[in-house]
This record gives sequence, C-alpha cells and structure tokens, in this order.
Amino acid sequence: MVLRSLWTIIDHPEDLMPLVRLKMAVARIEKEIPAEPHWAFCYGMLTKVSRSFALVIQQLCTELRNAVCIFYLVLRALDTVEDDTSVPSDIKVPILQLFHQHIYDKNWHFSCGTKDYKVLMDKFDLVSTAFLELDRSYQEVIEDITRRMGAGMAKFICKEVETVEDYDEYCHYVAGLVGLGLSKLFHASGLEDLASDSLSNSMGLFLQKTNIIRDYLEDINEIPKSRMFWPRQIWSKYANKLEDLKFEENSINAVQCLNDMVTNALMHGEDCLQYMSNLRSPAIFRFCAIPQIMAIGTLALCYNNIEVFRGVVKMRRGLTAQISEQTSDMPDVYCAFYEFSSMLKDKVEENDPNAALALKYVETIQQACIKSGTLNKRCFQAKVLKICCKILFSLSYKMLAPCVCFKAEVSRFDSLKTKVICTIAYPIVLLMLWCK
Ligand code: D9A
Repeated sequence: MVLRSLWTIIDHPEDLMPLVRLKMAVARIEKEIPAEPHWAFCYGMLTKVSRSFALVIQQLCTELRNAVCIFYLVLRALDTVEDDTSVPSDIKVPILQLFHQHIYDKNWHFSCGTKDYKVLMDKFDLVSTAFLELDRSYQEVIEDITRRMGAGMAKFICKEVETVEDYDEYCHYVAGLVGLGLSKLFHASGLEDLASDSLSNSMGLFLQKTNIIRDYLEDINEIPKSRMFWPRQIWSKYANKLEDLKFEENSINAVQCLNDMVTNALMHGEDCLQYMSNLRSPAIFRFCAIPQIMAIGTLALCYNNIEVFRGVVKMRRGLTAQISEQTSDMPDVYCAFYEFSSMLKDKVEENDPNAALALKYVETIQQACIKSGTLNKRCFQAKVLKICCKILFSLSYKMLAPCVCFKAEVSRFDSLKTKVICTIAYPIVLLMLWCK
C-alpha cells in the first residue's frame, strides 16, 4: 500500500506538492469547526461523508456556505432512505414523499442507513435546527427541491430504468434538481444571475451519469440486492443481463456497452461549459468547476477501460489535488476539458459501434474550448511545468542514488532498497527547493 503510493509519486512527481498542500488544507478545515453544537455537527458530518466536497464548500461566503451545507446533508439523508434496501417500499415511499415537511420538524426521526449515514439519520434533528436558522429564501429553495426529488425517487422505487428517457428522468430527480436548486441558492445570495433550468440540469446529469458509469461493479455487487441504473435500452444491445458484463468472456461487449454509456454522458459537456462560463463569483465558480473537471477526467479514464468491470476506477488522488489547486477561472476549465477530451479521443477505436458519435461529442467540446481563444497560453504553461517537475525529479533521483548506494554499500544500483531510500529523500530535497 505504502509502496504503491511511492511508485505513484515516482511516476507523477508533480502530484507531490499539491498532495501535501491538500493534506494541510484538510487539517485546517477540520480545526475550524463552528462553535454552536448543531452547526458543528453539520460541518463535521459534511467532512465525514465527503472530504473533497467539504473543502470546496469552505470557499463560499458564510451565508451561502451554510445553505449549501444544509442542502447537501438534506439530500444525503434523502439518499440514505432511498438506498436502504432493508426498508420495505410501503414504508419508504411516504417518507420520501413527505421529506420536505420533515425538515421543518425538529422532533421527526427515522433510523436507517449504516455508519456515518446512520449517525446523520439518528441526529437529523440537528440538521433541522440548522435549517430553521437559514434565511427564508434559502429554506424555500431547499424545501421545493426536496419535495420534487422525494416524489421522483418514490416514483422509481418500484420502477426500473428501462429507456434512455427513463435514465435522463431518474438522473434529473437525483442530480439535475440539485443543479436547479444550487442555481436558485446562488441567485438568492445576490451573487449570480439565475441560470436556466436546462443548463443547471445538465450540470447534475454530467456528474451523476459519470458516477453511475464508474460505480457499475459496486452497484451490481450491492448486498442484499444489486442496484441497477444503466438503462436496459443501452445494455440490452450488448448482453442478456446487466450482470453478465462483469464476466471475462463478455469483455468485448462489456467495453462496447461502457463506451456507449460514456458517449451518452459526454453529450452534456457542452452545456456544462456554457453554465460555468456564465458564473461571476470566483468562489461559486470554483465550487462548480472542480467537480465538473473531475467528471470529464473520470469519463476519459473509464472510456474503453475493462477495469470498470473488475474494480474501482478512480483518478489519482494527486491529480484531483492538482485540479482543486489549479482551477480558478474559465481558461483553466477550457484547458482541462480540452486535455481530458483529447485523452478520451485517443482511446476511441474505429470499430467501436459508437465511435462516430463519441468523436462528434469530443469535437463539440473541443470546439467550445478553442473558440474561447484562451487555450494556448494556459495549456502550454501547465505542460512545461509538468515536464520541468519530471526532469527535476529524475535529476535529484540520479544524484541521490549513488550517494545512498555508497553509504548503504549496496552493490546493485537499482536495488529496491536504494529506490525506496531515494524516494524518501527526494521529497525533502524538493521541499527545500520549493521553499527556497
Ligand atoms: C453536488 Cl449541494 C452534489 N453532488 C456531487 C458534488 O457536486 C454537486 C450533491 C449535492 C450538492 C452539490 C455540485 C457541485 C457544484 C455545482 C453543482 C453540483 O450544480 C450546479 O450539482 C449538480 O457529486 C451529487 C450529485 C451528482 C448527485 C448532484 C461533487 C461531489 N463529489 C464527490 C466525489 C465522488 O466521487 O462522488 O460530491 C466527493 O467530493 O466526495
């Protein structure tokens, strides 16, 4: 485990400093928990269920941050009810449908879920207490979205995702509505114009479809009952049962099906660029842009990648740390979207049934990035920086290796021990260089 991280750093030395700084940032926000117990609980919970999300939320101004934090926890609680396969449908459905009323009731309580989610449900009164302190305009948005999402989830409790239309509808309820709600919260804060419902919806669909693709194996292996979000209309072209895709003998069809799903998700990329380019507040911009860049990066990683059916495919932590550090304006987003879509484009194989459509969506995204006219400068700088970092790393490695060899009297220059010692010594050298 430790050794694997070391190798990753050797391969990607440019990850190191962002990872160190990210660790420090996380440690800092964990210390800055508010004084009142209900707010302390809400922010503590947020960091527990999603570290990276907790970090981007911190950048928003206090008023908006509190509203988004509560919105996030209410949605997570709703999700927990929806996900808990041990709760019978006839109990679950009315809870989902009435959830928007329960958030006003400090005495309401329903125990379900596991681990951190169970704690969230058991102490939901603290979330309600914090919700009741929000400005009325924020409360109304959260209530409205919770009502619509709960009704939508209830509708899909007894219904499978059959067609691509069902898939879009389901994703609208669980993610598109989050986009709509956030746009309204941003508007209520007075910092942004109200974004259109259609662009806001695309922001959610792009993220959610990426999660559904990436989490294939996790959802299929869910105990006691597997959960299936891939639409039958797509997978039935490649298999008789969705589970069959995970078996080795179906690899070719599995990858084609995966590519079909990724292509479907790519469709929303252009709308997302449009939505982000309309934002004004730098903090809101970063809050929106970081998850979107992660999504297109994950799609590029998953495309044509059989590993999706074997285990978890995730971006390197160092890469996500780099993204959260280096995303501050639209040129950064264009650069990242361009880079990741090029990566995906290189993986498209001619004989794939959806190759033409995938290339068309990639082209649309890249055109939007090119049209901005900001691509060359920024992308070039980033690449130079990465190459410099690699050279610096390999130089310090080559310089250190002989010293270590000599001291340790190791005869083989490239012994594992030497490499490990160098890898430990390297960050110290780099840190000294970095801090001047
Ligand atoms: C979001 Cl309030 C989410 N979802 C996310 C996270 O981003 C969106 C849930 C609740 C809220 C917000 C999000 C962020 C910014 C702008 C948005 C937006 O719209 C304008 O939502 C559309 O994934 C969940 C849904 C996709 C269902 C909406 C980002 C996030 N990332 C995870 C990473 C992961 O691998 O899941 O939560 C994390 O940080 O742990």
